[in-house]
Amino acid sequence: MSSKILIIGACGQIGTELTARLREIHGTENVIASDINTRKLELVNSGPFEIIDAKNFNAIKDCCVNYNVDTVYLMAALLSATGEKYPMEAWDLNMNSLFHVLNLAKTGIIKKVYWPSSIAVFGPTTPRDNTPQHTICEPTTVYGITKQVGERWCEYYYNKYNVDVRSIRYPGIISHKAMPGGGTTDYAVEIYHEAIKNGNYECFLSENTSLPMMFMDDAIKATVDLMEAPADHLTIRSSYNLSAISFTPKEIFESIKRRIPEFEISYNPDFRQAIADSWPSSIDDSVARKDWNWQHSFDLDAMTDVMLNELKKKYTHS
Ligand code: AKB
Repeated sequence: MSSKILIIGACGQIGTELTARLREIHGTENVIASDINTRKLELVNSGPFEIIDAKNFNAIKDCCVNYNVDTVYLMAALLSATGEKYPMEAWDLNMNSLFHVLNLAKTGIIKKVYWPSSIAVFGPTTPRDNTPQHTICEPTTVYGITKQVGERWCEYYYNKYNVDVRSIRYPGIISHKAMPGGGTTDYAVEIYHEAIKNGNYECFLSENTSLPMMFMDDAIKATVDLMEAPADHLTIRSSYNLSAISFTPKEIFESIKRRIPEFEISYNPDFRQAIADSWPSSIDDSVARKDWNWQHSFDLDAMTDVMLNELKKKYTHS
């Protein structure tokens, strides 16, 4: 029998592409997309869709029971920059939604959980280069605190109640289908859109701020691979370090400029600079590579080629 999957926060940047990929693998009818509203009509009209507020335990439970869901991907969250503006809302959404899903798994209503963590669990006292899997985590953002605490709870539910929960510490994710919302790494998506639309970009981080990043196709592959990995291969039940590329605003600008010579950039760092400065510049993901054979495919220039081609098509047709 095919697995029945619920994606909470399906209209977000990662949720949109994860829903499409999981529907390819498991069949459209077996993947229920949900979000707090119907803002993404393509998703609403392309398969089962439910309006679910991730903070509402009963709404999640009813959906799982009605559809016989066995696996939940909890993608709803307030990210680092928005979390600094609305700290209590970030705490409320990011923590309560996780407890709801972990508790559904604890009682056996669902069998498996995916929950994304982030490089935001790290902080200024963490080794910045090649950050190890196990290291100092003293995050300075509310978002980072929710992710760090969430990781502890995931591991606790695994150890104490045998909940099959799996997680990845995503770096900044770059994609052309849905925009990210409220993150510190969002500049690396905005820059491609502005290059195509306006030929210039004002970056909210300084030119030499190096951060770990990844193209969406790699992030989706990692998520699917981790969820398909045999349980006894997994040695991490908090969250896996995951890495692909690291670059600075100047380096992504140069990659674009090699393809669009008239493209210009200026730098005007805002409050997100302090967040970026507290995060690692590169990540050691050797445990993920060993446990479930993680490998990335896209480097910066390969990603730039796809981003510019896809966005050119998008803006020409809109
Ligand atoms: C953010 O910038 O807040 C996110 C993240 C790295 O988790 N993209």
